[in-house]
Amino acid sequence: MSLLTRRRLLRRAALSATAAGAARTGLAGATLAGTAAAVSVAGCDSPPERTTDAEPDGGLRFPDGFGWGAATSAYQIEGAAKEDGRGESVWDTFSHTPGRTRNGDTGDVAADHYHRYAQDLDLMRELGLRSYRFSISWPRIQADGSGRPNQRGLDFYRRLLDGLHERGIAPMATLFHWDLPQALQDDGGWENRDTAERFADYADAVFRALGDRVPAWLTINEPKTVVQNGYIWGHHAPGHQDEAAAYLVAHHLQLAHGLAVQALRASGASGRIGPALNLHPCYPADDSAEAAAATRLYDGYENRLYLDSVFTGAYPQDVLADLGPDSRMVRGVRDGDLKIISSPVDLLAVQYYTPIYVTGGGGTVRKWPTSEAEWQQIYPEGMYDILTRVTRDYGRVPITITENGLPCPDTPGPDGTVDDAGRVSFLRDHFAAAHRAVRDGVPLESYHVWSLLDNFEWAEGYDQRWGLVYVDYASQRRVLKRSAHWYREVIRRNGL
Ligand code: IFM
Repeated sequence: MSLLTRRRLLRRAALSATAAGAARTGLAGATLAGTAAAVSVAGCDSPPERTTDAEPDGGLRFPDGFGWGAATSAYQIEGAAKEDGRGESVWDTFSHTPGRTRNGDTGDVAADHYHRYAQDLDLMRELGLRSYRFSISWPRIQADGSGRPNQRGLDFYRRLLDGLHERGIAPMATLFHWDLPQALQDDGGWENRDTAERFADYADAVFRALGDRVPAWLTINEPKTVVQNGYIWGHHAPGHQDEAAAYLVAHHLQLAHGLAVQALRASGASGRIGPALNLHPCYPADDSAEAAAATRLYDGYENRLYLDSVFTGAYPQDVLADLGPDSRMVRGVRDGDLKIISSPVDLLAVQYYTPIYVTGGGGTVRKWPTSEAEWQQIYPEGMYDILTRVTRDYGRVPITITENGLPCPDTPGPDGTVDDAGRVSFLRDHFAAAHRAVRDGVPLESYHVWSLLDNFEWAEGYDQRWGLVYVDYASQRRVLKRSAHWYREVIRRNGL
């Protein structure tokens, strides 16, 4: 691995560790001396200035039938970790390992959605959602990651799908949102090429059982997060710090994506399918030629590695050169793999949270206010930039935004209401940026706020609250936050 890559990754690891440390000592969101060019502190109760073209009279209308939605994932909300034949996933193992998650939190109970799904469906209807993006838990369908599907697991998702259809809400199902069956991890996990084949078998079983109820499928959620958080920095499951393995994992995740696309076509199910990618627009931190060059490569690792392979059938040359011919990834790519990975898709799911500013040395700085999530900079223009860029560079594939949101320190007031003014401001500005992208020709079909409910935020446990709906974990009572009431109006008016 090249010096630049190594410095880049180490730098990011250091930044991440420093910020996590600050967050743990109660300084989340505060300026981290030495890491930022021009950082300010953004509490959720002090919304950043509006930077978009939203008109004061609220005149922004989205295309008719626009798919306003919200998103969740299985391990983050379902709970019922040991029920109805569910097996263990890497996140069960990871969260039960002392020191891995904040407060030792686990997804054992989470928002108890497995038992309360009917109530949650009613909340979605109350909000007026037109689309709901959720994920299917692989270890509920195949406890050990292979073999005959578990009927009780499939039945749960059929009940959920029926409930969505009854309420006129379009389902969008993700096949993999990080909960790899632990048994497959024991066999090498995503470092093992066979895991991609196992994933295709699992996907095939799901398509055959539920394909009649799901109009849109997403394959792998945020492969980049698995690569970076799970295999480089190690603060996500499986908790490895192995740069050489990380990009082999990236290739196998991409391969799994392509095999699942092929499995859908072979199953005869009629749904559409595409990847779910967290894309980070990358900008040079200054005007130097060095920053421009470093930004280009950074963009390769953040975005083009995943986009080019799916949409052009090739990994970006600069990234391959940077990894080197002897890297495990480059040696792991076999003839025909890119053809599988670039099997035609029907849609692209974009998850946008933050821009990245890259220095000439390959490090990063912050230029915009952060949220409680130290890695996030609040920059709605980045939404416009990334949407227009993918349309410009990869053609007019239909786009759905499957995640966008922020964590706020939401607590109910004396009257029981939750006033998350910062989330309203954040969403308004990002909706406006998306609207501008639509106006400028981006074929954006739908927008899913992350998240419907407060939930298990991985290594951050239950400390960060990302939901439109507040969850009191002690009683599992749900409370619509101010942002949920506001979003209901947006949906009703189909705009701002
Ligand atoms: O909670 C996560 C989600 O699982 C994947 N995308 C980012 C969200 C916020 O960190």
